[in-house]
Amino acid sequence: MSLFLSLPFGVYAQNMGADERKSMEKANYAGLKNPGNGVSAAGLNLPPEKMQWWEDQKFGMFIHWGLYAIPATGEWTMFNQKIPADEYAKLADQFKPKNFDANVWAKVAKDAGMKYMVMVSRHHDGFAMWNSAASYRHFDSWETAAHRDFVKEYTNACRKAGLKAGIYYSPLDWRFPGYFDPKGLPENAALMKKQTYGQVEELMKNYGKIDILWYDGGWLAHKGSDADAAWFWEPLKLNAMVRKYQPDIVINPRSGMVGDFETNEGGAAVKGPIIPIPWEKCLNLNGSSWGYNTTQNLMSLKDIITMLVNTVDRGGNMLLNIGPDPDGVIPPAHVARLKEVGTWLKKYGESIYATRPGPFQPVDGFYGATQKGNKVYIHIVKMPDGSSEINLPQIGKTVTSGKVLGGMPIKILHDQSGTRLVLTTDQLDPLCTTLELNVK
Ligand code: JFZ
Repeated sequence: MSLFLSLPFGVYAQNMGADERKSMEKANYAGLKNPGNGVSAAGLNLPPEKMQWWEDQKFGMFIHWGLYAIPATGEWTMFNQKIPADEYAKLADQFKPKNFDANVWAKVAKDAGMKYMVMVSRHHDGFAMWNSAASYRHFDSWETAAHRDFVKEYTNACRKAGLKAGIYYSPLDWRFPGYFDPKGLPENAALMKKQTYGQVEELMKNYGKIDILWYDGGWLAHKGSDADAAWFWEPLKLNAMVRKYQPDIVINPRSGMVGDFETNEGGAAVKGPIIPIPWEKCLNLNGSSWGYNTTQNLMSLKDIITMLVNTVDRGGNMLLNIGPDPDGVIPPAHVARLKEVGTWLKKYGESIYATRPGPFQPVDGFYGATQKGNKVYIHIVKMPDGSSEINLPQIGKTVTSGKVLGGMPIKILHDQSGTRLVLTTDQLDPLCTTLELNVK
């Protein structure tokens, strides 16, 4: 049985202007969280030509590391266990990572085939992982037991390893009662906002070129969307300041301002058509929590590769999170799994990096495609039982030859119904079969 596909072309909006992209962002693409939702102003988003490097990366490492690694029950421990701020702050006295080495993190990322990193600089608990004069009550990794500027060590290591440097920052801070009642406690909420503006300026001004700013937690009192809180945070003012220091930085959509890309968060499968605007899937290698957790629920290699190709075949990047332990060590099982991903990407990365989606729409659960120059790559995550053929939809080009990427040629048949790819069963890879077609 062959898998017959008569699907329209994928529309890839590589050179859409910012305005058209914003109108596209209003479309409700499966999985995107509030696409296009947020305030915007001319000049605060990057034009498509300044997003191309970001769209080329395809795969990055997210890192959640902070005081919450000590209790090892996830980054929401302070809130979930209702730990009073003064009690939680005592964790800082214990936080003296013996084995933290950002260069090791960078090597793990590179060995996994990752091209960028995004490290949490401050999560909702308020503890800043850098020397932060703007930190309320000096709750940071320089002024406490660790006496280290982890953001400096991390950004230096990224650059040394040739990785793009991203910073995650949570404007919200659970230590402020005004966060939970900004209208009832305006002075306290204003103190929190002052900390945010001061800390974002420190991060943008003091650590060299930062490539990505990944806000999280614009929402107020854990309610509504980030855009609903724009009246409070004034993200246009905040990001105008960001662009003063980092004019080309790529900003995510979680400050309440329309982002330079859209986000799809969590482990749900990526399905549906190509999304013709920059977007990123972020999820956890260990499903238990973003921060270090003794409960391990590691993604399988098959699930990681399936998520990656499903994302890239729809035009997205994948940001995969790890949570180092209290000493700054990435759990060995995580390192081993990421190395397996790197081995796959060493062989098939040409079908991933710097590609663009298409030229035809993916088929949920079976396969999708990417393209680059006169090549079309097909990622087959599953073939219908007993089938080893694929009927290609019209792609407006002629397939002149094809092979398993890094392997043997495949048979290409042209008939009145179109082009059929015929594989031998030994050419099928249960992990993911990757084909390379030459087209003209
Ligand atoms: C937030 C954080 O609360 C969480 O701890 C972690 O840092 C994660 C990356 O971001 O959690 C969210 C935020 C937004 C969505 C889901 C989880 N969302 O938009 O679906």
